[in-house]
Amino acid sequence: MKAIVYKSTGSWYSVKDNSGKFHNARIKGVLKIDDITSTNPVAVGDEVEINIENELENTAMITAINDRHNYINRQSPRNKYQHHIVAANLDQSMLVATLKEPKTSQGFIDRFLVASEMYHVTPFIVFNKSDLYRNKEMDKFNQWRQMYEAIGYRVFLVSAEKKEGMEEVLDLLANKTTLISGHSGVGKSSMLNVIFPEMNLKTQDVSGWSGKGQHTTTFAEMYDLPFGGRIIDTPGMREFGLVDISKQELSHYFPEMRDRLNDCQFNNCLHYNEPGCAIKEAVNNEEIHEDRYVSYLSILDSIGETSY
Ligand SMILES: Nc1nc2c(ncn2[C@@H]2O[C@H](COP(=O)(O)OP(=O)(O)O)[C@@H](O)[C@H]2O)c(=O)[nH]1
Ligand SMILES: [Mg+2]
Ligand SMILES: [Zn+2]
Repeated sequence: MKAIVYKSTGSWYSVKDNSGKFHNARIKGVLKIDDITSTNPVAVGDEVEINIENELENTAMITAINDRHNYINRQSPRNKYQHHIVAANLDQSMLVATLKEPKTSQGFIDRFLVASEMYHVTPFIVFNKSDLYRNKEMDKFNQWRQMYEAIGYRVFLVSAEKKEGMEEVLDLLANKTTLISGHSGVGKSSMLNVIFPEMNLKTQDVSGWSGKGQHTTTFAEMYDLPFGGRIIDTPGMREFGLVDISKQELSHYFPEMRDRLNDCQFNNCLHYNEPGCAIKEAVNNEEIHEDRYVSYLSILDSIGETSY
């Protein structure tokens, strides 16, 4: 029987079958999937085959995993050679950001966008807490909206608290599987509470990020949207890790750079200061936003040589 994984706690998985019934499932034996070393072979969003084990106790065995059309992973906190698959089969990713209390940095947003591009997941950005924004924050919002929309990303302004601006976001979520991401305190739980008023999620993040540089062992969880579609919440994950990215491929994940890469004089150009660099020229001509280029250089510098 086919089922979809909604929650993983490490050894047990909550899966929903085609008829809408949930089962507690375990993995039978060793399942070989992809050719990556992963600490968790089955992830939220995976489509699996199950055999019912015990009808009364609602238990089942996962006997196979269907091919993923994409997945996001992060490095295991314990072993850098092992990956943890956070979620699979996503349509899009929603970054919740704020310009006040707390302020999300452009560097953080750009890393999220790069990771989404890398995982083949369409990202969009929702700025929350609009009720707190004064002129200064509105100016910043308009600048960023312009910058991101110019390169094809959708940007929204909402207040989860005042329930303002949410309609467009809800439209975008309908009938898609969306990963929700963003710093602690930006209002992810508050937004989910607007989307699912009956769910009553804890706000303030008591269960999520502890704030002191430690990953909690909170796992991703998927929820069905009342109007069709699904949301994946990852309470313990601060940001997408840029695992497996090389300096050479980074510019491919900047849409405004991607189309110009063939115009650089050297095909291994990293767009630092090489002669005949089409990216550098586009920055000078203001065809590429300088702040995005600064983000590019900063991510470039953070990529270790070993990841080649
Ligand atoms: N002023 C204002 N506060 C908000 C808004 N959304 C959330 N908050 C507050 O921000 C804090 C963190 O929200 P929470 O949903 O727990 O954030 P999370 O950590 O991303 O899940 C809480 O005190 C919320 O009440 C908003 O739109 N406006
Ligand atoms: Mg929360
Ligand atoms: Zn170049």
